[in-house]
Amino acid sequence: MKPFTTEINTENGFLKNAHNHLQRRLSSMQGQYFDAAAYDALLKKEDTLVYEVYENINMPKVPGELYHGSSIVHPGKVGEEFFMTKGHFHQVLDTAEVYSCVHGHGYMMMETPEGEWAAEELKPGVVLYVPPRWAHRSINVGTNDLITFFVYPGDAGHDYGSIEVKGFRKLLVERGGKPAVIDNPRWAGV
Ligand code: S6P
Ligand code: ZN
Repeated sequence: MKPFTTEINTENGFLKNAHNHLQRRLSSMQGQYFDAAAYDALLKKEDTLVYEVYENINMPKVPGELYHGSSIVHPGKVGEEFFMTKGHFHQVLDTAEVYSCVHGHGYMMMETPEGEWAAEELKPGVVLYVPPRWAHRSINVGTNDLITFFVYPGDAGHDYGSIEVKGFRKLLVERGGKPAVIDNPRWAGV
């Protein structure tokens, strides 16, 4: 493989020459938002585009490679809960990831299988280190697109399993006009 460049548009997150473009609409996030009635009502109106990812992942799936790309979470809410990515653990749990925020305002919700959790604020200039073992989900709490640039090892993979079933332990919702962390009522054992 030869060195190559891509170019990120910091206003809209478009990654020129990216190898892959993924789009996730509301319909692909069934069961992910805690207010099921609000989700159904919104989906009935329109199958809104919630987030997009441009990625360079055409390298071998080996630890020495670095997959990278841009993630764009559009602004919006389902009930009180902000638009967000599905979120995942890495399949190879002991792999980290770096996120750099280039536009917008959001949070990264994170948790470990052992029950620790953390929510870090994302705004332009912030560089976030997601250590090995921490599941991560980007959440847009602003009125513009939340755009981040990410880099992770080529062998990491995605594990959506437990999160698709019960979500994260904590949710980020709007309370009194401000983002607030609350317990996820769907989380087993709560
Ligand atoms: C991959 C990295 C991102 C996410 C993307 C979408 O390790 O964290 O590329 O895949 O932000 O999120 P999700 O949870 O739908 O994969
Ligand atoms: Zn990841």
